Amino acid sequence: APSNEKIATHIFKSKLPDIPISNHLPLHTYCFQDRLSDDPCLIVGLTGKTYSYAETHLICRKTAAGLSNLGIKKGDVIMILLQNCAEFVFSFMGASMIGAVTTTANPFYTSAEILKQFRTSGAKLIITMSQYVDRLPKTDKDFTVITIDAPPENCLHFTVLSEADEDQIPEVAIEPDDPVALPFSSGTTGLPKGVVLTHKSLITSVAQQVDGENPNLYLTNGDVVLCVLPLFHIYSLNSVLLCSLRAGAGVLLMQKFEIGALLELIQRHRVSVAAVVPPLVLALAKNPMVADYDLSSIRVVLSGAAPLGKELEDALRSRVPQAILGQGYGMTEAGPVLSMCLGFAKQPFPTKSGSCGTVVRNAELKVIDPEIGASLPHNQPGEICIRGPQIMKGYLNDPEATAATIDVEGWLHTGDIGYVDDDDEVFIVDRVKEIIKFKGFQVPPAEIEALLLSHPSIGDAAVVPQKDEVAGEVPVAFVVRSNGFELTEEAIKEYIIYFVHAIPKSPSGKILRKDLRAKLASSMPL
Ligand code: 4UV
Repeated sequence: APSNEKIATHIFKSKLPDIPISNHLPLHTYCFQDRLSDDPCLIVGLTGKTYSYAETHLICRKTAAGLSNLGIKKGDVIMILLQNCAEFVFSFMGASMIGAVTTTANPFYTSAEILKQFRTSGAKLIITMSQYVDRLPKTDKDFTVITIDAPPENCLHFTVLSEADEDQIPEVAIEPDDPVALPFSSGTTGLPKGVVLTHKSLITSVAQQVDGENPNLYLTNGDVVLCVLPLFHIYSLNSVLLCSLRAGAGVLLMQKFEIGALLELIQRHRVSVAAVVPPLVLALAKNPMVADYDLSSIRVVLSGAAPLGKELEDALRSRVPQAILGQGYGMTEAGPVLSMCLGFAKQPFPTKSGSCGTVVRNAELKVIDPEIGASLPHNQPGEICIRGPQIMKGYLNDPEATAATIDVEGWLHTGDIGYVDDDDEVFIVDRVKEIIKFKGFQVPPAEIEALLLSHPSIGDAAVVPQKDEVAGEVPVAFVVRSNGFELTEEAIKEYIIYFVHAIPKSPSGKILRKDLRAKLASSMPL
């Protein structure tokens, strides 16, 4: 073939037209617009306390001033280690208002995990609850700890932020490319890394969902959006909180998932939009308690973060027949939303079950042959890549990992295998990256492998996902015992382990996870 022959690039776009996006603004300005209304903004599930948009905006501004009083400046990082609560929102938006960056951490993290994220992110202040304080870093480094409940010794109470004088917010110039959020993700390989999301990327992602004459995800100020998924994960932070704020909807905050309380709150507050993950769909579809509650207010159920089986989707449909069920497909690094169900649009399109939606507007999606990199046409599975102003700026202080994920043409490589069908719907069929998704949460195999290897009786180890009805996937470890060591089950009981003679590896030493997954699938681990 002639070497100068132009190879066709197959690029997929939304069925919705591109729109102008106000991504020159700071995120908080874009989200709150000039809305200082009495409409409900935050509804605290546990207490029923409601903050209007005007109140929420004011407390965010006070928090901004309070952070500044404590020495937090533009570009500084604060860490939020909280379950869902109003203070989470005040802190995140308050930080944005002074150009500071929020890194969000899982309150279930161990002290080692918190320490690592704290160090890597360079956080100067932590906002948390008193019960987590003894898990915080014990370093010489100077940092402030604020608790939203009664503060233990050497900690400050949240009122130093929420009761500060909003007139003392410093004047800061915020550029679209300035970072605002720093969630952690292990991406396609290795350990968790800081994902730099800028004002521009988050605004673009929110706009791709809820802006325009025909928004992909139609939300209004009459909606009550369920916020039970943790805000420290980008799915909830972006598609629940930021999208709701932008659209003026009410956000019903739930600290944690508990089926009885959830059903009660849906009924009491007439929840209209529920963002969920497949294990929650399972509970809603199968738990007998559901029959005792009125769920007729729900008009949209958005499932994401892990594959949703058709059977489960059909089972849920019989419980909420009036609702539109569909999926979103996201990845922290992608800002996060790549595709979303067009059945959620103001003028909806017909969609198929099992699909992850259609690529969002103002973005390009392609599917490439993972071996040779050529883009593929409709219906051919390959690695999904996404390009647009919503994707991350890069990994924090890790140009190598960034270059391995975003190529020179600006395409972010997801490590997901999928195809786009004739109706432009995206279907995910496999994953080539290492990450394990336990209930939608990332579990990096490299982290468990490192933990196992630190055990003196373990010579080598490799961790791969195994399918699980409730969690979607659970990590399973293949372990080689060190010579002369006994290894008790108790010592490793948190993980399911298969003892093997050797971990299969490529000549370069890379773990051949595919081989291990194949062994598991054939249910013949040894
Ligand atoms: O980085 P992460 O933990 O990110 C997410 C984000 C999910 C979102 C975000 C906003 C939404 O509106 C929404 O609906 C979902 O999960 O993990 C990224 C990886 O999770 C898998 C896939 O392997 C990603 O690369 N994943 C995410 N969504 C789906 C999925 C899905 N719908 N189906 C199958 N796998």
